[in-house]
Amino acid sequence: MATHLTHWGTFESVSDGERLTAVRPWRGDPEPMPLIENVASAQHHRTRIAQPHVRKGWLDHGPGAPGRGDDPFVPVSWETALELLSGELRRVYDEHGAEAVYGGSYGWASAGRFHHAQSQVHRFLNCLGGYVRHVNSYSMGTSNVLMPHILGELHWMIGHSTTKTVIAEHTELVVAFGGLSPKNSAVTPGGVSRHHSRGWVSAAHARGCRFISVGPLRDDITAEADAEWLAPRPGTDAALMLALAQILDAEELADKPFLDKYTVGFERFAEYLRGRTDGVVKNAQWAEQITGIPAERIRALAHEMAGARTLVTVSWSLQRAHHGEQPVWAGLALAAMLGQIGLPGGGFGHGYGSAGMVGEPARGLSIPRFPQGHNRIETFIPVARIADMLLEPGTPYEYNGLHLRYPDIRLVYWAGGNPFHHHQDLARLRTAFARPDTIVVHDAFWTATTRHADIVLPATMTIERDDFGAGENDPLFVPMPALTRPHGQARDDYAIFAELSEKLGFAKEFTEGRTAQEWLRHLYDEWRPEGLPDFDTFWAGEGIELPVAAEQVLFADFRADPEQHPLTTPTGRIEIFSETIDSFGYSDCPGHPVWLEPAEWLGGPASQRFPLQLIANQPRSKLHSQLDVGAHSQSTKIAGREPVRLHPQDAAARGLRAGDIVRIVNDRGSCLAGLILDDAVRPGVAQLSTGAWYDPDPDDASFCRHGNPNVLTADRPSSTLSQGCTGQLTLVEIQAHRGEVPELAVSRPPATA
Ligand SMILES: Nc1nc2c(c(=O)[nH]1)N[C@H]1C(S)=C(S)[C@@H](COP(=O)(O)OP(=O)(O)OC[C@H]3O[C@@H](n4cnc5c(=O)[nH]c(N)nc54)[C@H](O)[C@@H]3O)O[C@H]1N2
Ligand SMILES: Nc1nc2c(c(=O)[nH]1)N[C@H]1C(S)=C(S)[C@@H](COP(=O)(O)OP(=O)(O)OC[C@H]3O[C@@H](n4cnc5c(=O)[nH]c(N)nc54)[C@H](O)[C@@H]3O)O[C@H]1N2
Ligand SMILES: [Mo]
Repeated sequence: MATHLTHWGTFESVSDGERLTAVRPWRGDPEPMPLIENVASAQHHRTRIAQPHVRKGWLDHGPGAPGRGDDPFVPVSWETALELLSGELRRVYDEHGAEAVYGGSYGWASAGRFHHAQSQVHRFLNCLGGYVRHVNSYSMGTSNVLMPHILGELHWMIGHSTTKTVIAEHTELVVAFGGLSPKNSAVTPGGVSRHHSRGWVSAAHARGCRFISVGPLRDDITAEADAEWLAPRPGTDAALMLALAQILDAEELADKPFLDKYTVGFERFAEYLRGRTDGVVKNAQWAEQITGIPAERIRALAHEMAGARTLVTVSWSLQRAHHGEQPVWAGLALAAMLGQIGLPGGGFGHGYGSAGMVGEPARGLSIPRFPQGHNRIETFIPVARIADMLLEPGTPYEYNGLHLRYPDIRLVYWAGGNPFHHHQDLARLRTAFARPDTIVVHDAFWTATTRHADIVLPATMTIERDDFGAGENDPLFVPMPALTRPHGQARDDYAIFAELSEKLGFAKEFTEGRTAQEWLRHLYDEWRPEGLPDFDTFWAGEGIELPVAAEQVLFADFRADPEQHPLTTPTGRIEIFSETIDSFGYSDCPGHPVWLEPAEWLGGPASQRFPLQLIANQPRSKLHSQLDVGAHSQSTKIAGREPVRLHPQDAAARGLRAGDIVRIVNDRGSCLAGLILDDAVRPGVAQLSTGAWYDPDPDDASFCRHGNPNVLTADRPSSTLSQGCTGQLTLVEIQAHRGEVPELAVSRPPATA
């Protein structure tokens, strides 16, 4: 039995050298998750890439040849592929310079610190002369930018959130905007040893803590919470929060001493709540019109919140939407008015339920990392602006107070990510991907992104290589020796870059003369804090437990002494009004939280034609698109299509039945899906998770035969401030699919020539 780490859990397994013959959850995991079943079943699937491939049109006609995404591929030897690639890299850097290379390479890749694909590709491109990078993430692209202005650095805050143990002990009321999803907290970047999705909720509930889950799906919170379910129109949480704040203000329930001592700008915000700035009082009746939640319930809720030790928590999904700043900022303002920030079990949280590490005690030690080197190029894009960049070189745009211009990209290099999973409006992305001269992708599988590349290099999976790793705020640091041989001719990203750097003449700089195994030893030795075992002992063992804090209360220090422990915001306090944001003058994100209508919501004009709000949330059965061909993910499909959930009433109104293959449509595209009827879905809402591999119809790239919601979502930024991804919410209509159900192409390898 060997222990192995994935982003979605730790497992123990037996291998015959070729494949894993038995996999079971790590014995220390109190709440094991079935996602680990995807690994072994996907390893030798026919969509594994067995050898390097070059797109035929590119091979025959050179860089820039049309046909990307349509052409067959030519299988080639490693020698040929790396010769062609090193020649092309040299050409692009010589002719166009490093600013013509996009190496942002966004994506989760795999657990395991040394072989972390983004670190590998960034180090390699830095040795070559640099690259255009990205900032922020698809996860939290809006909060990444907003938080430093109003509360402090996001990653620090997430990592130091009040621990779940403290909430279990002290909180009386949890109001969870976006729920506390047990499926999401199954995952932690870098890996999870012990899942804690349900235990703390049960403990809090047993002590008498009440949970209210605000969101479109009843099962966004674990059953153990026995929660009250409030289902406002999606995208209207900010209006609900503003009304709660208005009631606290009007009825003098707000904690004035707290606001005076720890916040700035409350009065400006209060003037807006009172209707002094726009003539509209943000009261409960006003919010009822927008959210659909009865005014009576809103009024009562404000009193319940003011009368208890209350945690206001906002899931990450709420900011992955048009004007996504507003529910986060309004949630913070509401928590500040309750005056419990810095108290055990009270205050504000962001993402309890969004990922496993939120509310886990902070780990004192970081783990060793592969150094990425220095990027000489300063040009960057906010990550979700990829299609804009490729389509509009030279065009000016605004971001977080900066005036920027998109670079002219000739070569795109991706390792460890899947833009045809993560980006919105995939037909538009496909047009954008037709622009560069050359696209290079390393992946283990024939994902939609590898199918839109020119040079495709097969990477190993974690079970096929030596590594080590630990998740964020996870104490277990594990050696991950290879469990099997690599599939086909797959190579580690490191080995690929090492050989390329040899051909390009900077092998010494990239490898420093070390093999992968030598790097592991070197990084470990350099890092090893006193008292921890030497490398050989670590490597032969089953993991070491790193020290973590006992418990923590977010901003307890700040509360105790705001002068000694100021926040990292410009004023050192919570900014309910931000002079900085206000000074940018963006009408789509003014200086304090406001209600702004999203472009696509159930109360807006677009809902006349497309009356269902599609929730494109994270999948239960996998991580993003990873291992979609694996057994657990496949077990959830309907006739091979991704399942869409709809309220029985909405299905009946359309003459649809459970198990039907349906077509989800809007002006940007359409996709097939298999219908599930479920009254856990709010009427007016449909839920289709992300993750099904994009399978475009050969005659219409905007029609996905498999069920990828990103053919429907808008490539629209959250706001000028943050330019974040807004994939979570989209308006659609659902129809019966007429005629034969087309076969899937994406579950087979692409055509070869
Ligand atoms: N509509 C909509 N879209 C969304 C979201 C949403 O809520 N709604 N959520 C967004 C969010 S939060 C995120 S984080 C993104 C996720 O988007 P991604 O992180 O891009 O998605 P993954 O499927 O994890 O892609 C990782 C890819 O890396 C490959 N890989 C794994 N290990 C290795 C390795 O060692 N080497 C190499 N070369 N490749 C490897 C995998 O096979 C996979 O193809 O999606 C975003 N997209
Ligand atoms: N199993 C699994 N877990 C994952 C991931 C995965 O792919 N699979 N991905 C991981 C990653 S990268 C990330 S960033 C996190 C993301 O964590 P989140 O962003 O929190 O996760 P989502 O599943 O996208 O959304 C959570 C819920 O928000 C609700 N919601 C959507 N819109 C609204 C709204 O307007 N108002 C309210 N109140 N609720 C709304 C939806 O019902 C949805 O189920 O998840 C992580 N965990
Ligand atoms: Mo994410």
